[in-house]
Amino acid sequence: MPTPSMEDYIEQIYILIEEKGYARVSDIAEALSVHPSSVTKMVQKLDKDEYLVYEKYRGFVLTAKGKKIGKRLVYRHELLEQLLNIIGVKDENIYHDVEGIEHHLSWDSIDRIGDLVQFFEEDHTRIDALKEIQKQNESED
Ligand SMILES: [Mn+2]
Repeated sequence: MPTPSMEDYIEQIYILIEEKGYARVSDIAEALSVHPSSVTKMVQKLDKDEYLVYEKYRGFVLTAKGKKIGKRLVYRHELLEQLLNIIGVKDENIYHDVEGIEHHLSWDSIDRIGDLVQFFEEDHTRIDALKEIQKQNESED
């Protein structure tokens, strides 16, 4: 299992490859706000653990294993953003909060959150009912 830090790298590399077709050390460093030397170090570890390989001219390429986990990590991030959005968390807090919690939930919890998001999405009166409760709670503060 990748560590939280490895997960951040795999997630960002997956996104960069999806968007640009390749991931360079400088792009990864910028996306994660870290020093390029940290990227080089981590990429060596990810290579050793078979999440990616370095290919001359193409840069880093995710292996099948790296792609599979990368896809799940991106799904997890997006799902948690969706959840926080549905429950009324302010936009400015969403990204940072998701970055803080995403590595600390089991896939069991992620799947149950998937059910919950579906529960709200299938019937928006459920979101309205939640907003009603929030309104009541705010007026009690
Ligand atoms: Mn993330």
